[in-house]
Amino acid sequence: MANWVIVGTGALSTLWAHGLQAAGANVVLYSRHEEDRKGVALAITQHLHEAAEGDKVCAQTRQFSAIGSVSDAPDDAIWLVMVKAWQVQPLLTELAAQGLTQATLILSHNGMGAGTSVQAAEADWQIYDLVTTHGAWRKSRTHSMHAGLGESWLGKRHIGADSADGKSGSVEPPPWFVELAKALPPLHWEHDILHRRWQKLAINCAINPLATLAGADNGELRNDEYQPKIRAICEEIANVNPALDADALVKQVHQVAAATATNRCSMLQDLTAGRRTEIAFLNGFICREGERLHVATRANCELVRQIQQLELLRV
Ligand code: KPL
Repeated sequence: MANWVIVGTGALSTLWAHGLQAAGANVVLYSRHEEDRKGVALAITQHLHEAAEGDKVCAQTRQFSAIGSVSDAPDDAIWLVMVKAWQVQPLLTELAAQGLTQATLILSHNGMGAGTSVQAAEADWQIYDLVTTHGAWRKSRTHSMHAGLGESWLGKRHIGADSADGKSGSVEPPPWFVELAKALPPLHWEHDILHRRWQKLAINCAINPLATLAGADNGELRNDEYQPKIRAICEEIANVNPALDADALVKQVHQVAAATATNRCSMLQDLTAGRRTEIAFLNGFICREGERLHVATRANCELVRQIQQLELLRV
């Protein structure tokens, strides 16, 4: 069994931490902030993970230990980094500054355009991307709700590959893949993870701002009034990245909105909790790519404006 370090205190990192520990792996949580570590340690004693599958609801509590520096982690640890898009770059810089070299890192975050410059500098890192459509939210600091069953894909990241014309690395799954797949199934090995990240980007560009502006759970977006908006967002994304098909993206948005109907999307959670949203890495990324490639992205840019206005109002 491999040694895992989980970075991030959100609902999804809790799901993976639970799953890995249940699969028999050695799991520790990482945070630089002493307060967080105390919180995490306390939280873990009460950590509840609820999986709602139809009428079946189960709750579980698990205990973890927390570390505050790279030197406390096992040398061969696999770092599963599940933080907000805007935290990726500072976090990777922090880990590099603490001497994390020749490490395996799995990055899982919404959006595009986060953390590429540090990756380029840290050529010793083996970087994988994890894309997931599970829906989860934190009921409280110590209690995560698994509100929507999804699926996940893992693949090797190619340095600097976020742009529409980038390429993923095509290699075979690493030996620890099976362990990770047991933690929160289904997990698929993906040769073209960049394509999968673009698909997930489109899902988030549609669901997150629309559900946030509606102030509602994802299921709200199944109503007719949202269909033209979802289509416009997906068509613009497919124009920016012609490897994507607008109809297929719309279908995926519907599938995820239905599967996570009772979930509050992460953007709505962020806004409500007074955190910065990931809009700049979602629709904001599409606007920047559109500008770079001279492709119109009006619907996406309008959502950026509206969400940023909400962020300002909240301050
Ligand atoms: O990724 C999500 C998010 O909320 O950020 C989805 C899959 C849309 C679930 O809510």
